[in-house]
Amino acid sequence: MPPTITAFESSPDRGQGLARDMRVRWALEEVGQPYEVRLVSFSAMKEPAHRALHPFGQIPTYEEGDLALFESGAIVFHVAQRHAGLLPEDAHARARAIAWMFAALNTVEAPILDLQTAKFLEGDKPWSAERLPLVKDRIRKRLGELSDRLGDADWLDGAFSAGDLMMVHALLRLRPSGLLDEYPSLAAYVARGEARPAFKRAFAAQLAVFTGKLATG
Ligand code: GTB
Repeated sequence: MPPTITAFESSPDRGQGLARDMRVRWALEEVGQPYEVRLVSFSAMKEPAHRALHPFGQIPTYEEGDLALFESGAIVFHVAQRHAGLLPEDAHARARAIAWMFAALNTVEAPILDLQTAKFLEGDKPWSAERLPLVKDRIRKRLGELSDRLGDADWLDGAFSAGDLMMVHALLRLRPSGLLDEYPSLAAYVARGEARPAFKRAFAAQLAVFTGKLATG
C-alpha cells in the first residue's frame, strides 16, 4: 500500500504550492514513491478523526501501514531516511543536510511566517504599519546570510538534498512580497528547485486538486 498524505480540500492559495503538503509531495516525487492523497476540509481537520493523526488539526499528515506522522519536516525526514536520493550516504554530509532542514524550518521559515502573520492577521492593528518594516528587515537579515553561504553554488551543501527541498519551499512563500528578488542568487536557487522534474510533478498534482483535474499524486 502506498503512503497516504492529507492536503487541503480547498487550498487558500488556489493551488500555488504554498501549503505544506507540497513539500511532502515533492519529497515523495524525488524518491519515486507513489502516494495517495486524502483531501480534508477545514472543518474535518478539527474533527477527532483527523486530530488523532494531527494533534493541532492541520495538514499535512502521513500514513504508512501502522505509522502515522504529522509535521512536514518530520515527514520529509522520514521519507528521506527510507529512500535513497534526498540525504547523502556519507555520515557527515548527511548530518549537515539534516542541519539545513532544521535551518529551513527554524531559522529561515520562522521570520517568513511572521510576515504572513503581520500582513494577514495583524494588518488591521494600529501598530501594524510600524511593525511591518521590522519584520521585513529580520527576513532580509536571514536572506543575506543565506545568500552569502550559498555563494555561487547550486545547492546548500553539495548535491541537492532534503535540506534544499525544505529551504526552497520555505523561500517560495516570500515571492509575492518581492523580498526574494532582492537576493538574485536566492531567487535563482528557488527557480532551480522549481525546475526539478519532481517539483513539477508535485506542483501539478496539488494544482490539479484546485482545478479539479486529479486528486492524487
Ligand atoms: N509545522 C507544521 C508543518 O510543517 O507541517 C505546520 C502545518 C500547517 O501550518 N498547516 C497548515 C494548516 O493545516 C497548512 S500549510 N492550516 C489549517 C489550520 O491550521 O487550521 C500553511 C499554509 C496555509 C495556507 C497557505 N496559503 O494559502 O498560501 C500557505 C501555507
